[in-house]
Amino acid sequence: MSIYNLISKKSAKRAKKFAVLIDPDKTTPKQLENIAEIACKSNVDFFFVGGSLLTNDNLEITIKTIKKYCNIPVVLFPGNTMQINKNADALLLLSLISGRNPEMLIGNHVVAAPYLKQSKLEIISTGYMLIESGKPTTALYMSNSTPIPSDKDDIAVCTAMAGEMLGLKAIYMDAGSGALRTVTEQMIAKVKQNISIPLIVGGGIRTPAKAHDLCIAGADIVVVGNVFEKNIKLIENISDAVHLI
Ligand code: 1GP
Repeated sequence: MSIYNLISKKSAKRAKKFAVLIDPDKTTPKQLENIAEIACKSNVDFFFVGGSLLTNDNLEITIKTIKKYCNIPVVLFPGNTMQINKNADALLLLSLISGRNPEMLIGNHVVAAPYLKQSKLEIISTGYMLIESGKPTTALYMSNSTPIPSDKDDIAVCTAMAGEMLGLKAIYMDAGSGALRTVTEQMIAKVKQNISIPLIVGGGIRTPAKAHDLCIAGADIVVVGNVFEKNIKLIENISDAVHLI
């Protein structure tokens, strides 16, 4: 089954999905081994791999190490065109529809297209929306864009609707890694009511309760990364909170 089918299919057992985000710069092979084993036991649905700015050449070894220890699908979550690797299963082709930076909307995609085609990666075109979250995040700075204000639900709704109308296959609302505040439940609920493609939500989720609440609000997939750098055991707790819905 394609990764997109896994993302969009709502089996009765697993209505909501949980993705663990791995930043290749911040995770050693030993930590990855632990994370992969815990993720496997905890029924994690996906690994997302990538970062807004990577400073070491660890992407390929990161993917290979995950694949050595578990068979959870690895989805690239690329911050730039250098983060394409054929060893992954799929790639979120992110178009930053919340911003007005042409390179992040289409320019980088043109540069990447021949490499993506050659890689045979499954491409999941995704409308990426950065939401203001209390402090400037790396994603925000690197994307050279303005985020959607956290209380402007109508802008978020119209942006997501436009993304779906343009043919994008998923919407990713991101408060940015390590965000002080997550995307609000109210904004998630309103966006979800107005689109029919899968809704991915991430940024600043630190507790099982928060992951649960954002799923109830309308997130189909929650993405968590930063908090596991301090507490790897939360993988199991957050996975349970998401999957029990
Ligand atoms: C960031 O949505 C992801 O792009 C995950 O955020 O690292 O804060 O969990 P955290």
